Amino acid sequence: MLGLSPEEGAPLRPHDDSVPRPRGRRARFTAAIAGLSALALSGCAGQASDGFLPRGATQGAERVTNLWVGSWIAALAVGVLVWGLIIWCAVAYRRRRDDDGSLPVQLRYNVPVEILYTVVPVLMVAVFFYYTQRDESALLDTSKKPDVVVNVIGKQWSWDFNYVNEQVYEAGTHAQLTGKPGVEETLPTMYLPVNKRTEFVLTSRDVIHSFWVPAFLQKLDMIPGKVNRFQVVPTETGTFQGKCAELCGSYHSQMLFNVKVVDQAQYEQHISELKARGNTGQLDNGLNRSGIMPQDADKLKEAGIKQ
Ligand SMILES: [Cu+2]
Repeated sequence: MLGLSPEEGAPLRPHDDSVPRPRGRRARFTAAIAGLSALALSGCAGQASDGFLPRGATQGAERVTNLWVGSWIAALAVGVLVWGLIIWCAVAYRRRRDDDGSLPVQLRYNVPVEILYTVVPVLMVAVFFYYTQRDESALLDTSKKPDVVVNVIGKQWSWDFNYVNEQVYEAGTHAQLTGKPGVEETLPTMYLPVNKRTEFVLTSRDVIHSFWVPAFLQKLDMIPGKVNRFQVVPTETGTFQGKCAELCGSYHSQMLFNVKVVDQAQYEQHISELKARGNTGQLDNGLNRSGIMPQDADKLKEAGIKQ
């Protein structure tokens, strides 16, 4: 099959197909596997089509879901092939009752097989790389002009939000997990208008944090001294959970926030409420423990953010 010469790859032992096998057992086994698979797949058909991800609430979410599901399909196809070959080898070449105990033909190498298992994985990695790179650059593209710019500042262990165009801010304090209901209402809450392009400009006051809204299917690190950006267009109204996704110290698990995606009128009303509370201007990035790196300072200036 792979051009094995007799010295390189003589069959280890001949098959003995003259002994008929009991068919009933095999049929029962096949039926059991089919039954179990049907049971496993029918219970989760809806979620399985999303690769068990939360349903995405932004324009880019579909891209993430497709990449994720496609990668799993490719990985499972390879897995099924490899598991199949392993099981086939173990079954077809198992020790039999009439074996005389002598070793099969010993092989040192097999060039065609070695080339195959070097080239195929390299090709597989190249395909994964191509799709990942294509989607990553689309998701991190910030060339379009945003309608809303929010400078999100991560700090041990909460969040500050500067609404840059509106010149208002909200300062958060870390969640007090009391074990009683109602904690979510006490969390800092970022408001975003639905179907409008929002740019997040991420900075950190102290250590590395990661800005994560699971329903957006995207997260990005907040690195001291660096400015990271990405844009989303939320397509669904509602309240979504946000959290820090980078272990950042004792109360990392309490570094929580809410995102409320609302219509334009509610968004403007929230901005007026912040103004009425006296939260005007911006919380200063100059208070960060390490200053913004010179090569990233332009990104803040461009977005009109205080540093
Ligand atoms: Cu954190």
